[in-house]
Amino acid sequence: MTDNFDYSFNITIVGSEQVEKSSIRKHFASNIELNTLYDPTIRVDFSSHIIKLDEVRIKLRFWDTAGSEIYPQISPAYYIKAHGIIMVYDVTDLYSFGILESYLSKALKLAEEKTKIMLVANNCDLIGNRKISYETGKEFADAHNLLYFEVSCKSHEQVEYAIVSLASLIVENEKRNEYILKQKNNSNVGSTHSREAARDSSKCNLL
Ligand SMILES: Nc1nc2c(ncn2[C@@H]2O[C@H](COP(=O)(O)OP(=O)(O)OP(=O)(O)O)[C@@H](O)[C@H]2O)c(=O)[nH]1
Ligand SMILES: [Mg+2]
Repeated sequence: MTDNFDYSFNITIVGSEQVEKSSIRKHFASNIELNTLYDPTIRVDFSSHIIKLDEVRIKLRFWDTAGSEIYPQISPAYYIKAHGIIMVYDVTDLYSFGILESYLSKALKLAEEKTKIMLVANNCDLIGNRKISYETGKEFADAHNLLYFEVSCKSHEQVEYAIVSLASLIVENEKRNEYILKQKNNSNVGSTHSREAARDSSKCNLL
């Protein structure tokens, strides 16, 4: 596949250790069977993937951060340069849910206002072990105006839908900003023209 694209977006994935951040990234890129061996991320893993939405080709550049606290905190650049941030928790792990506030406050402090943040609850296949209900997750997401999806890499549920939804929200936003910028430039050009026209007409009147 050629590397032609209309947009390129940085997507940063954060969340505590072993909440399946890397599984989500890998599953989305290749739709492979879940690798049950845990292979912890060391600092940051990267991969990119091109998707097509209504003839628009979008390159998603995933920055998949380590959840383990043994590594130094990730550089602020991963928040600052993100077009989208995926905050992941595990529905069977209360700690991973409790720590979301801290990831969110970093994201809100460092990321641009236009950056879209999505909350993803993973491990939904582990029904008997669930500790955080759909309603609790949704309440948190709604309170902070976040996109929200429950997924499972194991049963292949919703991973692709969640990421494509995030990408389409970012594209819509980019297109809106491009439109506003274009309108602004046009009105500036317009005002220059009218100033020139006014100068011209005053010249004519003087002659
Ligand atoms: N049951 C179940 N297990 C999963 C699912 N997704 C991932 N796992 C398992 O969870 C473990 C951890 O997954 P990772 O994706 O490496 O977790 P991580 O958040 O990237 O971990 P760090 O890089 O250490 O922060 C792996 O053993 C996966 O096989 C899922 O949807 N259901
Ligand atoms: Mg990882």
